[in-house]
Amino acid sequence: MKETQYSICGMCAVRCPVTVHVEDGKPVWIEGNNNDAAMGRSLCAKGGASFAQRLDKQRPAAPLVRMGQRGEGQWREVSWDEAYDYITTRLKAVIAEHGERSIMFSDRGGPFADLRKAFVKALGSPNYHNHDCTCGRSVHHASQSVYGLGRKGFNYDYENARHIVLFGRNITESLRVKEVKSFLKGIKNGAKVTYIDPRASVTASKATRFWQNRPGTDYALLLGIAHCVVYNNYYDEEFVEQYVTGLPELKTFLAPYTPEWAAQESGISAAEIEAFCQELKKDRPKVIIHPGWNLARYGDSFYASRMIHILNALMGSIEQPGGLFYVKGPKDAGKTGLKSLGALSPAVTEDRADGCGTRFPLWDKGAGMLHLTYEAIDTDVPYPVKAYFVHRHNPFIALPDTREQKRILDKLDLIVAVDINFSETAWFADVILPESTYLERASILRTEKGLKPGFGRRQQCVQPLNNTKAGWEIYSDLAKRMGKGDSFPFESIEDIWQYQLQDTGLTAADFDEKGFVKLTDKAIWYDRANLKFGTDSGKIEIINSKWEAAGIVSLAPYVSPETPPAGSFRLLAGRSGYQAHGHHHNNPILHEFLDQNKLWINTQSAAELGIKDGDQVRVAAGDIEGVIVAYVTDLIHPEAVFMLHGFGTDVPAKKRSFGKGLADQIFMIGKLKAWDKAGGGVNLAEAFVKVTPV
Ligand SMILES: Nc1nc2c(c(=O)[nH]1)N[C@H]1C(S)=C(S)[C@@H](COP(=O)(O)OP(=O)(O)OC[C@H]3O[C@@H](n4cnc5c(=O)[nH]c(N)nc54)[C@H](O)[C@@H]3O)O[C@H]1N2
Ligand SMILES: Nc1nc2c(c(=O)[nH]1)N[C@H]1C(S)=C(S)[C@@H](COP(=O)(O)OP(=O)(O)OC[C@H]3O[C@@H](n4cnc5c(=O)[nH]c(N)nc54)[C@H](O)[C@@H]3O)O[C@H]1N2
Ligand code: SF4
Ligand SMILES: [Mo]
Repeated sequence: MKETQYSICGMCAVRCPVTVHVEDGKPVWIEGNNNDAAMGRSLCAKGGASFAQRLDKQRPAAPLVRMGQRGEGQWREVSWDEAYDYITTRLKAVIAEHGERSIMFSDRGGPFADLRKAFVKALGSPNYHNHDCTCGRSVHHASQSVYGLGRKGFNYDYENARHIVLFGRNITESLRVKEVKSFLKGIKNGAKVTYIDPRASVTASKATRFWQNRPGTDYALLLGIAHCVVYNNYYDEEFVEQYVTGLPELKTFLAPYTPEWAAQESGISAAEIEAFCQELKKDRPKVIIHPGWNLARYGDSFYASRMIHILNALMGSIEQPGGLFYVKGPKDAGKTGLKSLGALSPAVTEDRADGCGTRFPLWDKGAGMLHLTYEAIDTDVPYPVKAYFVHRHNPFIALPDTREQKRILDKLDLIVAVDINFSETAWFADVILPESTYLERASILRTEKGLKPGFGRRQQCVQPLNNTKAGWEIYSDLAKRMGKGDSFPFESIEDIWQYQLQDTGLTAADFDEKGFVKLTDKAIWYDRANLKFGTDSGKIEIINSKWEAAGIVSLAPYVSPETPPAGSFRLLAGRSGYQAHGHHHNNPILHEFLDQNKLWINTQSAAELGIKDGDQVRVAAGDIEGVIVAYVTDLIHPEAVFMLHGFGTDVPAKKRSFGKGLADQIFMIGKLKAWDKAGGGVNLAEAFVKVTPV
């Protein structure tokens, strides 16, 4: 029998809508969900390897309980009942001794996270975290401090832009299918692209202008650009007059930061900066300056990203075709949203262990700051944290300094990993609960925000091959066993969908035709004559007094990044189109495409060290070292070396990828404590390594 199923790809956190063709219970073809015009039939390489992920035999195939020491890799296969008993017995003991707040959860966020948040809330703990302290947290807080709206509150109309400016946003490799398509259409439609990166990525090859700046100097470059724009009146005076406060203060602040000054810091000449600003003047308001992701990995990311948001406002490119637009939700379409599963549990009033909302009053409590909860585990301050659920998240790869993380996490009484793979963190856990792969499970409904808001559904396409369960089932089961059945009164995914849809006037059957439901046919744009921003004043605030009162100044002086000592380099990392972080290196197909990373090193720097292209080189930081193949090239700045992230696994069960390539995070010694004091994000690009020939 032939069936067509609509699902939502789970091969990376982008979660594109997909169509899956199934014959006699077997998945035979997968492509983008063509009902969604922006998606078409397109899929990326990772999405194309979905079936291989399911078939991979080097994954946990049943619940596992640890034998021996943590991380030793000795497992006992158990039934789900036994695994649940193991967990709930220990969880109850932790609660009896330290209270509900001593439970923590970390998660790869995203549109299905409502389920996991509801689980943590049902247990009575405030300590839910997502991954974002290592991703866009500083950019998120920067956006909030300028517009009163988080980083995901905006999207970008690349297709109609005249100029797209990307500060290290490697949009063609670190990709989202719809976004990269829109970007390529923008280029086809004549958009200029200015790409700024110490490394020439694939996106650089699409750019009209590529600036290879000194790593960590984007804030200087942005100050020089802002100076040029403000002092030459290149900005949109009408928009600024109506919506932006604080321009006089900005002008005074920018006085010393001339393009000539910026050139010395960044290595980009004043003449080039000026030519670029003149183009911006002509191209605005159809200008997109992406607020960055990799910008969120330096000590001054918050300020660099703030300056980008300020520049977008100066361009008048907010809520503007060809510029940035607000993503609209059900309310904007005059509709009611999905009911949150968390509404079934009482509010949790305890303070968070990481200080979000208390010690750090303006940082979002929603995502938390995992690295600061690690401090609580280590020190018992503000209170002991003793049990850890880690779901679709791999902190041993995602956070710096794996060795230090192991020391800290070993203080926990219970670690439960819910994963589909033997992640490095799962390997260290006490229990692994194997989730069914995304094709083998349904998920809760998601809200899809955008110009045309709607809801989307992931259907179960095929039966699980192994003794695995869907996340909704795992957390419902566990909640019931913890005496929290009232918070999870569901027996099936259909029960959950019905609960979520109760106020929307829709039923699950409405998703059958396309896999999603749109709440409007027409794109929703706000009236540009009457915009209202989420700040206290309702304006775009260059000086935000609320953040200033919390000790976070709005305009911070520039501090030059430290120069690495001779023979050492700033360690940069990033992604390829074939991998998502650390989790596809063992995928039977994706492993064939790319089985190890190399160390990009500048031609001149390599010559000085006697290193030739293809040589084995030693990378070291403190007492940690490893060997990797050198890629000698002019495409990387002389102060930095670069490697693709996520390689070099130390989990022997992943036989294809075990020991291949090098892991970058292990070299970030002590960097768990290095984070942006204004934005909160972890500084993943502030470690140095020594490179020597082997
Ligand atoms: N050094 C360094 N560190 C980084 C980065 C870097 O470039 N360099 N990048 C940072 C960024 S931007 C981010 S977002 C984070 C990402 O960090 P993570 O969120 O940890 O990364 P992922 O690899 O997306 O996913 C984590 C886990 O999800 C599991 N998984 C995959 N599919 C499923 C599923 O269907 N169900 C379940 N239960 N589990 C599943 C994978 O096996 C993997 O173990 O890393 C950050 N850390
Ligand atoms: N294929 C694939 N796509 C993905 C992901 C994935 O894992 N795989 N992950 C998704 C996630 S979670 C995220 S957050 C995004 C990340 O999206 P990006 O932030 O665009 O991706 P990265 O590859 O981490 O980094 C991009 C570039 O930043 C550069 N960079 C380093 N230092 C500096 C600097 O000082 N200044 C500037 N201007 N550039 C610098 C690096 O050289 C690198 O080329 O990608 C998403 N898309
Ligand atoms: S970007 Fe690729 S891997 Fe990620 S969800 Fe989309 S198709 Fe899947
Ligand atoms: Mo990310």
